Amino acid sequence: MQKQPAYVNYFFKGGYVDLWRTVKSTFTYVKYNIIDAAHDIANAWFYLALYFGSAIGGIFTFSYDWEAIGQTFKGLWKLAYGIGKLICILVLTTSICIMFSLLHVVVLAVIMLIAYLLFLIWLGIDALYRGIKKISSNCPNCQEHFSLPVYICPDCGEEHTHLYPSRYGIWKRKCLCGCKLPTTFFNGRGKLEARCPSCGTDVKDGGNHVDVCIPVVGGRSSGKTCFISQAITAIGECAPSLNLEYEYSATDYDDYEQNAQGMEQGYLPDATSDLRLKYYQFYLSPENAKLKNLISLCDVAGEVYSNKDNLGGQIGYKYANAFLMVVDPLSVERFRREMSKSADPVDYGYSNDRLDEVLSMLISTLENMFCITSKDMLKTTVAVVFSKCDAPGIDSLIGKEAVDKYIRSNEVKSRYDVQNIVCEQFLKSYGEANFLNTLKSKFKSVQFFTSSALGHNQDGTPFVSDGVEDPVLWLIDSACASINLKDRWGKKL
Ligand SMILES: Nc1nc2c(ncn2[C@@H]2O[C@H](COP(=O)(O)OP(=O)(O)O)[C@@H](O)[C@H]2O)c(=O)[nH]1
Ligand SMILES: [Mg+2]
Ligand SMILES: [Zn+2]
Ligand SMILES: [Zn+2]
Repeated sequence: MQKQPAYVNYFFKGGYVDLWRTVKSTFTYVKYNIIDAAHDIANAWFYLALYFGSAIGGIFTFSYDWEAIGQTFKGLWKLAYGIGKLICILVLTTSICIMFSLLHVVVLAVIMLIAYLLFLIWLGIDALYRGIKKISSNCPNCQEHFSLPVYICPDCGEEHTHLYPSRYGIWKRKCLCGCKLPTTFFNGRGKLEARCPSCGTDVKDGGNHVDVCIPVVGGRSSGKTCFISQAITAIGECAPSLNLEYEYSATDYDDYEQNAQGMEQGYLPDATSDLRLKYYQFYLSPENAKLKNLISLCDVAGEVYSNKDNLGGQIGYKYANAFLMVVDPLSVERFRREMSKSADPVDYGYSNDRLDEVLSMLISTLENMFCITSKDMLKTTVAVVFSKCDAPGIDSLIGKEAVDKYIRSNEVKSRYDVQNIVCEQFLKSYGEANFLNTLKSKFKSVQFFTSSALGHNQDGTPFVSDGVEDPVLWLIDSACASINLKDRWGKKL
């Protein structure tokens, strides 16, 4: 972990420093005592050297030098005292010091062990909670994906990375300014201001949410922008009936409100010129849920699917939980020719991009991003949504009419299975078998849908969407553990 602007926790540094200081000061004390005893011995030796000769000489010559004899005894006493003291220090004091130092080490070791155990448990709980709940964030600016953002100290504004139980703090980390920052979502980490570790963009909810990223893929003018805007509005309207709480959460340069208002009055949104993924984010969670789901629908100009470098630069695809592919039925050439007998395809702003080309470009980009070979399957769910289904002739081929007709003459489990059957039949019989085969062989699970974001061509009257919320809800249901819409689909996902 890189150095943090915080104090290292007592159990990871201070405790050892204290231990070292105590042991050091104890043994320094012993050292001075030994020096003291040695000094006493030397002093006694000096006395003896000075008086021992005269005392002994006096005894032998019978001219007793009482002072020398007295001093000699004093010297001998001092020598005995010094040696005794030295022995006491060497044996008793040192062993008592060693004993108390060992006791200190043992007590500290036990306390440290408990602290480390709590630290590991707390660290594990935090990591497990984030892992099981799939808590992570996608940056709407640089498209990076991260499990924990960078947190900002509320007092001094310093940036704290890796704010989880660590050597800087188990429950809390003490910033160098003295402010204590919580290290898990359980004790308030999510309330801190948070930023993207890569570009510094603000992160919502302090990163405490389940981020579901769904890129919307499709050729130029296939209807992506209209679909996204209408789908979000429709989800907002139907959320209460599904016992879900919905809230739109705008990002910088967000044009959802503007697009939605315009479409309500019959105006088309401006064509997307951005060659980078544009994140439209909203919350969709069970009522009163503590942990919210932040859904990102990502739009991008269709031109990006004709340029491999541009597409490869959109790293957001790598972190997609699912894909939503918008297919303009009018881009199916055989159908367009057939339809042109009753209406002008130009009025539907039809897409000129071939379905299989857009798909292969996306697949080869994803294979590169995930470093998998073309033989492997992408472990993602994809919803394939036919747009502009208000165009004449579509309903009887793949729409409600076609599904109802099939159900009347066949025994089936669910409308969604039938939807797949009729759409697959349509693609095969209108010359798009190649697209269908690639789709089915490359993605783990594919579900077809039909929709109309506008309900009719632009004529000044408000647009009325149909079937736009289902594909998005289907993908959200498959990606969010907390959302269960199985009743709506009538079959197991
Ligand atoms: N009739 C009809 N036309 C649509 C519908 N959705 C999109 N269009 C037309 O398709 C054009 C391109 O749509 P847009 O959402 O901008 O496509 P994008 O380039 O994929 O984002 C629009 O200008 C509309 O004319 C729809 O549901 N019905
Ligand atoms: Mg667009
Ligand atoms: Zn601080
Ligand atoms: Zn970023």
